[in-house]
Amino acid sequence: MGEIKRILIANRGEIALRAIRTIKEMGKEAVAVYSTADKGNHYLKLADVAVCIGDGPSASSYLNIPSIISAAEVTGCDAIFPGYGFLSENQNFVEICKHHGLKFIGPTPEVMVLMSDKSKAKDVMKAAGVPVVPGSDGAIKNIEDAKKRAKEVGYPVILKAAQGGGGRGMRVVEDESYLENAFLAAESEALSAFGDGTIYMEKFIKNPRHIEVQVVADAHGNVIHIGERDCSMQRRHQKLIEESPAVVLTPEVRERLHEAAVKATKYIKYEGAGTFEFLLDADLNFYFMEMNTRLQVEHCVSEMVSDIDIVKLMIEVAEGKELPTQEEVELKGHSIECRITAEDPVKFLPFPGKITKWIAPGGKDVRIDSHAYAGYIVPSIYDSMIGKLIVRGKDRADAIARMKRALEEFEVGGIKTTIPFHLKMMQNPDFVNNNFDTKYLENYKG
Ligand code: MV4
Repeated sequence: MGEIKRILIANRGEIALRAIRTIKEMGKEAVAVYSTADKGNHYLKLADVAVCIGDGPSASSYLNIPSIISAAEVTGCDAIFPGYGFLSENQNFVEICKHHGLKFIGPTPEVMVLMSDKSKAKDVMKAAGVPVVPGSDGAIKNIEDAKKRAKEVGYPVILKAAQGGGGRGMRVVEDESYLENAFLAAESEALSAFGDGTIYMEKFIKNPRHIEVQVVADAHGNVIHIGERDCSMQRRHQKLIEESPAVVLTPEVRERLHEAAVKATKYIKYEGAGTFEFLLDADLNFYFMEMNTRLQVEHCVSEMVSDIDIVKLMIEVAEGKELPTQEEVELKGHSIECRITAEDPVKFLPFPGKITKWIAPGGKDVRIDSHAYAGYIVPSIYDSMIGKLIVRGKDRADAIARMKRALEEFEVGGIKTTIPFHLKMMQNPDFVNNNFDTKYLENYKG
């Protein structure tokens, strides 16, 4: 621990640029890495140094641990900023960083592994006194056991892969006659997808909302939360719109939710920024679902309502500095984020190519986190997200009006983007009236 001077950003695109900005504002040096597919991208010029780490495919570059460690060593870095995706939740990478004297700006590998097993994470949260969905209490050992437990909690139930997350390897089971086949199918699917066939079971919550709490913990045992986010506007487990606060909550439920997340963070002796994901049912009961041990795409809405730079906090706690107190965290107004992807806005099919026109919105309380510009070629080999448009307003209605105005200003040519989808959504009565859940877009015809 101690002052960090030079940080290698083990990522690309908008989040690499996001990190460069904060690192520069802190008076530190940023080392960017890039694959041959990202060569020449403008944000690389904003870093103090940029190093090529391999070919386009992620396995050759952004997932290439020896190449990234070498880049950090030859450029004299003392820390690594992981961002999201790629190596951000790779325990092996965290350990290798440590062996090379590089501070990984994130949690310890132990807690990272603990939370990566969703079934074990649930057991730990239950022990911490955090509400969890009733279910198998650990892995399903045998089918008889599962049948007995499913009867107790009541059908429908959902089977989930312990190493899954993000919706992969899930099966909803309506009654006992389907349980055995669904279990065997889930098990073999999980085994081939994750190399681990461990399955656990939960009561199926109908039409839940996805609510998550942002926490940050320092090395001295202090923990703060930066409010919650509602990420219920999703499509095929991809979040499209996120907001903070979640206006569906009552002040009383909100307070208990925040308390649960802080208690959980302390219980697992977490360090760094993290997110607790909860399912919220129609009666406003919340249940722990999983923990993300990284910075998330949607962290910006929490920054907008708190005026806190979460990346700065992450770097400071990695340096051993103490967090501000919870009382110093003042949440004000309402923030909305629209993820802008290079996709057809109706069919959501990728639409990579050259951006020929980029007229970005501006004005009061409008933020754009994007590495794109006119002339930029969106590669087809990476995630299709080309940026995020984030606004703040005094309340939700004010934020929606501002987002609509900003989206109307936003002109992107040469490729298709999801801007038209978002513009429609800002005028959709169900969105405007906050009348939707995680299933909403399954039946949405545009
Ligand atoms: C559930 C659920 C209903 N009941 N668990 C989807 C992602 C994975 N991490 C967990 N997911 C779900 N778990 C119980 N007990 C419904 C979902 C779910 C979902 C959750 C959050 C956001 C979007 C979703 C879309 C479909 C299903």
